[in-house]
Amino acid sequence: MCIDCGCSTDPGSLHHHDHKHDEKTSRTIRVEEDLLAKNNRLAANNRIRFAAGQLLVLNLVSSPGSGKTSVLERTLSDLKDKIDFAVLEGDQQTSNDADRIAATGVPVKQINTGTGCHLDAHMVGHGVDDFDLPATDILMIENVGNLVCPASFDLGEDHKVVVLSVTEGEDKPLKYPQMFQAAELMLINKIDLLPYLRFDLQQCKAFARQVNPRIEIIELSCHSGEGMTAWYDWLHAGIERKRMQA
Ligand SMILES: Nc1nc2c(ncn2[C@@H]2O[C@H](COP(=O)(O)OP(=O)(O)OP(=O)(O)O)[C@@H](O)[C@H]2O)c(=O)[nH]1
Ligand SMILES: [Mg+2]
Repeated sequence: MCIDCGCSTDPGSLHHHDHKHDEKTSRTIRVEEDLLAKNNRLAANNRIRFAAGQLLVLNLVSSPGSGKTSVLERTLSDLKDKIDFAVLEGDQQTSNDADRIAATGVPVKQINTGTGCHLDAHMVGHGVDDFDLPATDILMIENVGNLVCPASFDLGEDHKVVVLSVTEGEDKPLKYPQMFQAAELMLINKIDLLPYLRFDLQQCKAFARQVNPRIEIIELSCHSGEGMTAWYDWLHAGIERKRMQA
C-alpha cells in the first residue's frame, strides 16, 4: 500500500498519479504484513479454543445495512430452542445491535471498534471470554458493516458468510471480489423487495460464482421468511459436520 495516498502498489492495479514510491513504501508493507501475521497467530489460538468447545463459528460480513442483525434476530428466535447460540456484535459505536439480540434471550456481547473498520482476532478472543463455549453450538460473529477490510482478517471462524441485500446492486461480487472469494456462503437478503427493484438475481449469482466458483448461495428474506429454511438446513448441516470432526 502506498503511504502517501493509501492506494495499492500492486503492479497490476491502476495507479495514475505522479509520485515516487521509495523505501517508506516497503516499510509500510512490512508493518501491514506484521499486523496480519499477528492477527493470524491470534486467530489460530481462537480456532484451538473453538475446536475444544466443538462449536461452529460463523463470521457474518457485509456492507452496512444488508440485514445481518435482522437475519440473526429471526434465526435466533426460530432456532434457539433447538440450537444453543452465542453472539458477538461488532460495530464502531453503539450497543444497538447487541440490544436487539439480547431481546431474543441469547447471550450476546457488543464490541465497539471506535475508528476501526473491522473486528480482529484479538477482539474476538477477549469477546468470547464470558461465553460458555462448550455449551454453545454456534457462535455468530456479526462483523462491522464493511465489504472490504473484514475480508483480510481471520477471526478463527469456520466460515465467512457474506450477506448481500438486493438493494445494493447485482455487481457487488465483481466490485468487491475479495469478500466473496473469502466466503463459503452468500445470503441474498431482502428478496421480498425484488418486485420493486431492478436487480438481476441470476446475474448476481453468476457474478458471485465468477469470483468464487465454490460459493454456496441462499436467497431469502428475513422479513417474509422466504428461504429461511434453506439457511436453517445449512446451519444444522454445519453443526453436524463439526460433530463428525470431533
Ligand atoms: N424489506 C426488507 N428489509 C429488511 C430485511 N432485512 C433487513 N431489512 C431492513 O434493513 C435495514 C437494516 O437492517 P439491519 O439488520 O440493521 O442491517 P445490518 O446489516 O445489521 O446493519 P449494520 O449492522 O449497521 O451493518 C433495517 O431497516 C431492516 O428492517 C428484509 O429481508 N427485507
Ligand atoms: Mg447489524
